[in-house]
Amino acid sequence: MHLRGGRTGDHSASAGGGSEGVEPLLRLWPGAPGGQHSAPGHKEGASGSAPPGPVPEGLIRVYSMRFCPFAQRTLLVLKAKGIRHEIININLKNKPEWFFKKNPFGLVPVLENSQGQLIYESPITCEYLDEAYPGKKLLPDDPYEKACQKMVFELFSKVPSLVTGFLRRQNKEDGSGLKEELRKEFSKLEEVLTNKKTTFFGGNSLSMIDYLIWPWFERLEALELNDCVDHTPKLKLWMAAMREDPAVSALLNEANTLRGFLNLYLQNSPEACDYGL
Ligand SMILES: N[C@@H](CCC(=O)N[C@@H](CS)C(=O)NCC(=O)O)C(=O)O
Repeated sequence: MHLRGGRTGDHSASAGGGSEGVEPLLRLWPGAPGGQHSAPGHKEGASGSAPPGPVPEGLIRVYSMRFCPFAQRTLLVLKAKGIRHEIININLKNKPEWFFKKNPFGLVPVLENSQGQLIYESPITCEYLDEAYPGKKLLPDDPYEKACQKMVFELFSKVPSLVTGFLRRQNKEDGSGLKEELRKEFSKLEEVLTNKKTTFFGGNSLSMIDYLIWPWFERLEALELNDCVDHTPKLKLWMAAMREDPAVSALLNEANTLRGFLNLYLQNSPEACDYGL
């Protein structure tokens, strides 16, 4: 969590009026200024497409990619807090030139509000949403509890690159070393749950840290890495409890869908981000 240096300042500002249970407007980006609301068959924003117009008042926009675990963090927080938002999906294998004006790194997720303010880096987007919008607070106010969430985030920090390393193995090269490293990282998280004696990483109810790390656990099945949690029973129970959460279940990607996307993505196919559309 780049909750590093995170402010504990007041939460009075509402950047756009959250409202519980409002469905997102899904704006895929076929190139038309002003965008287009969800419709099957629309492909994602790609090179050559026109830049999107301003974000309508009362909404926040997220530049995303349907299968990105980092963007999933932001979407989970938007969903959990019931924040009205629209989504513009970016074709990451063929990025539109204007996207670099939204984030100089050219990575999703990025948030844009109706004042034209841009926020990138997934943990920063999540913390911003939690502070700027009313509704359920996902980060604790207590400085020690907040520090604990940041420490768990650091304990988790090697997992994304290990999962990517496993994914990118050349031609089924032996992945047992990477799996062993992953098990070691999972043991550290198991120890947290054992010491805390709680179901979730922030206590007995789900909070920010759970959402921040969940997307990689969702992907274990698709990557045939589920056996890496065999020796961490509390982590396994946590995974089962996570699936019961309304935001998590609403944004769940099926293993087969993830596999279909990953097959194309690893071949650098420009069609990868459109998988299933
Ligand atoms: N540190 C960034 C990582 C985001 C990231 O790597 N997103 C990937 C998609 S999953 C991306 O945009 N990739 C595009 C690229 O590498 O060019 C964050 O936490 O937001």
